[in-house]
Amino acid sequence: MDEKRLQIYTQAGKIAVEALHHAEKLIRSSRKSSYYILCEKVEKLIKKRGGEPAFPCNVGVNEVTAHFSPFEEREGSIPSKGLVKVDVGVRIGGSIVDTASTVPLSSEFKDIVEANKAALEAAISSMSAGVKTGRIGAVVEAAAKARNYRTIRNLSGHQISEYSLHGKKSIPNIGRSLTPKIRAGEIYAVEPFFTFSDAYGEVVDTNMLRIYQLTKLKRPADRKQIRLYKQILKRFNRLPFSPRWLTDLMPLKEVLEILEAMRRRGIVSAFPVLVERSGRPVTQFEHTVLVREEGPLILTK
Ligand SMILES: [Co+2]
Repeated sequence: MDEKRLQIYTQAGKIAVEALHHAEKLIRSSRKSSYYILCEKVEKLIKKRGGEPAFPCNVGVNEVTAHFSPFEEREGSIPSKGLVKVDVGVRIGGSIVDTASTVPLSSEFKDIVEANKAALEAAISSMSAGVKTGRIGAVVEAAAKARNYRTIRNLSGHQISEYSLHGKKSIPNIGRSLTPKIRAGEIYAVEPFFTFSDAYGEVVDTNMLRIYQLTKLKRPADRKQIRLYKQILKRFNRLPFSPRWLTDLMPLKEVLEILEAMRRRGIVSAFPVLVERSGRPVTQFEHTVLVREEGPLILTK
């Protein structure tokens, strides 16, 4: 990676760290405040610092593991107890970083949070050029087992490339064989998810859709679709977006109707909200890492 590109990633990383810390502070201090306000504030800070959200701010409480981002105020608020995960993405142009953390709102969750955080650090330390991605998964899995927790086996970290949040290679959260090698110059979002040992250790889809993405460059069906399609492509390229980011154009209800029609046509896809199969709480910590010849460089530290 050339010096200029690295500078951009470093800058995006700085913004992401500030946004994540801001979110953690808000979660601790403004219980009962809505998820909507939390996400709006986090995304606003990203823009103020010169970045763009690379995907909608995700909030996951307890068993809600990924892909929930509120549309509006009435969709719930920060609880007084439990686990609150927040996942933020920042991009400058097509350079993307992705980072997440979990705030324990009751003392019973302190240990799992600490264990998950330590597992992320262990995973990153073992990342270097030539190491197989499955080896990183084994490190994460062993770290969970050592403290009597388990990982979410069907979620993984992912390679990041320009304008692409989910690249070709992934970093599993369990040991796997026959996985590709990490190469110098590659960027990865490493994100172990932990749950309790009595949990299933797997996420399942719900029918809730909160995050969308343009998938095919295919001609929309009518004028309304064309208008929205053009705006999506211009504003978010093919990166994930929230329908609430389009409500300056038309009411949310209309945005959702058109998106649903475009989804049926295969123009956009949606990420269902994921929950732990047995309903047990889940934690998550995530960093974006550039793997250099000399070792890993955390971009979101
Ligand atoms: Co993330």
